Amino acid sequence: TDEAMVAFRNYGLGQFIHWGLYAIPGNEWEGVSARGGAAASEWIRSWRGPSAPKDWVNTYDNLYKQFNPKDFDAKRWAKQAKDMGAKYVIFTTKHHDGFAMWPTKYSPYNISKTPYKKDIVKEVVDAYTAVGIDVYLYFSVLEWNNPDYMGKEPKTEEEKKKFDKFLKYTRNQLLELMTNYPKMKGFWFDGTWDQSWIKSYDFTYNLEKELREKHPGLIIGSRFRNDEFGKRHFDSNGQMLGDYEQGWERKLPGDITWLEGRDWDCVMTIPPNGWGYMKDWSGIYTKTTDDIIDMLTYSASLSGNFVLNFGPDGQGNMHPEEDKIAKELGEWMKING
Ligand code: FUL
Repeated sequence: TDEAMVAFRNYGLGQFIHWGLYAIPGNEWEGVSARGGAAASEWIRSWRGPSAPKDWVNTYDNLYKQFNPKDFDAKRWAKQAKDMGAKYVIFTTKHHDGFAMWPTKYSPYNISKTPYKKDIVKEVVDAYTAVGIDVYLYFSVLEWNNPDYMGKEPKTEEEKKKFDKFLKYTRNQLLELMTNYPKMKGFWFDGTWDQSWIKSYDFTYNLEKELREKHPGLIIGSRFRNDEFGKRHFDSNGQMLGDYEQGWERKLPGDITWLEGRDWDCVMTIPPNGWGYMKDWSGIYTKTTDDIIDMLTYSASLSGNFVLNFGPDGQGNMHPEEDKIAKELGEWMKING
């Protein structure tokens, strides 16, 4: 709705949180970095790394048995985000590994099976909403560990049946998230780049309509429906799909002037393209608070939101450098925000 979009346009600064099983290895295994330095550590299941055992995927898929973040306190995170000046948060409910941070009825691979047991998505939604920060749910369609998932367009009857099952499962999970967490404001979609999803145009079109009907004011990012026509996020008439253009790791400042007058957000990491927790920040260039302020003001000058990513560790603590930046940015925001 217009009202919801007015709120979106006024956010300015947001917080992204990538948290899941990948926080346990933290970009390394047995002390050896998975990709020599900076890396998107939330991809470690697929990247392995030199020290990964032979049955790495199986090892990774069993990490949930260790997930017990004793320091996790959603209220502490929410207070930090509030003090930093963030107006919305995007939280990873399920990343590409398929592990659900809420007790979904539709897959056993979820938080209720961990020693922690409690519903993390609920804790995040409640704590952030309580301090007046809008909550958006990050949701990866792509699931590496789901046998029904398909990277390519399903062709045979058998493939079609399988993928159809997967689409129904995706719909169920999205409806479940909106039902369980009615205070949520929107979805930030990911993993919609495979041909299987792109070619499911009728399905995504109808599902988008259904989600909007069931959750008035719901805001959906442009990566929900990838279009058939080559140009991502736009339909054949050049109309943007979704409510806003959803980007990541835009090179800022760079030529993004075409975004002016559109609704958009830019999500940004502190280490180079590292979203999940990374134990070792040495030897790589990590953005400074000044770098971040430059990017934030540049985004604002083109009427976009800037979203800073945090990757908490396996116990629920932010990286010390993230704590420092959040504090410094908050001081700047108090005067200039
Ligand atoms: C990308 C993902 O593959 C990354 O892991 C991360 O979540 C980023 C925000 O989006 O598409």
